[in-house]
Amino acid sequence: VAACGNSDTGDAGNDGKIVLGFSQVGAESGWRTANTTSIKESAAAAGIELKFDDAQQKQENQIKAIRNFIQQKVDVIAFSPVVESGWDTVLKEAKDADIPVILTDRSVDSADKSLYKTFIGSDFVKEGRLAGEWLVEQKKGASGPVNIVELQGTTGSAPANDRKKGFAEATAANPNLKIIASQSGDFTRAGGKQVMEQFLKANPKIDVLFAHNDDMGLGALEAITAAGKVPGKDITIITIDAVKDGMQALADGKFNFIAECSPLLGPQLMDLAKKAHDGEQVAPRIETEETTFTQDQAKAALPNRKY
Ligand code: GZL
Repeated sequence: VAACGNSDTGDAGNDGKIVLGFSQVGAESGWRTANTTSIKESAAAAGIELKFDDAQQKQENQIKAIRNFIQQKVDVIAFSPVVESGWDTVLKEAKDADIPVILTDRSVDSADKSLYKTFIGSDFVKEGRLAGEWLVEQKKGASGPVNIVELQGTTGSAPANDRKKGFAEATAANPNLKIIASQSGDFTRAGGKQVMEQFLKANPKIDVLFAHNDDMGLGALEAITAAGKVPGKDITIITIDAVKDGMQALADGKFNFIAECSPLLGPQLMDLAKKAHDGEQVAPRIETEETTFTQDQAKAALPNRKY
């Protein structure tokens, strides 16, 4: 029987299905788990054959996975780059193999924008700015210094760099707001707890915690209560993501504000993969829709949260 399917499908494609190679950062947080679920479910729903690799938060594993996808002649490659830098070589290899690349969730700092078709993800600077603006509003009446500690995301990652930038720009509006300590907790609960323990030991007066994701904030809760302080009251806690566990902490009054970062990129990614495969033009930048939550808004939203 002659092979069926159109002639430009890569060797890896069977019965004409588009084959998408996806390199995922890892499984470090509730956000990542929800993002992986969205991608896997959307690929199945779209009839796209997904080759999925978990890089365990290591760039060298992502580069290896992308090279494997090139070897397998997949039709499209997509990935969430764990850090911003160091991608040009492997992206040029994909371009030379004529395989379109889509960036999801996080971007890269490559100067050559022709190395990828599009980047679909949040505006992390905006998320940091919204978090900072909320705090400025809350503390506008402060007469003395407001000491802030910051749990940064993975060192070198776009969300960590940009959230830090946005928050610092917004809080500069009030010189009373002082970031007295800032360190990476690598987006994990364990990292958040460990670094918050150090912050509490080194700084007798902490008024605010800004954590770049819910998971580090949830880890920090354990350290804060172990230090005999009441989270959400003694220490105001602001996080980013709005995954279910974070929204529950917000509704319970342990967190005070969350800027949402949607992990549900799967459906749009599959549409983009089909367009890229068919050689259709796609917008170079697609920004995800998201909002913010106060404690009351979290109570109202929780029953309908998908992740
Ligand atoms: C943001 C994403 C971040 C989340 C973290 O789009 O890259 O990585 O904020 C996740 O929870 O680990």
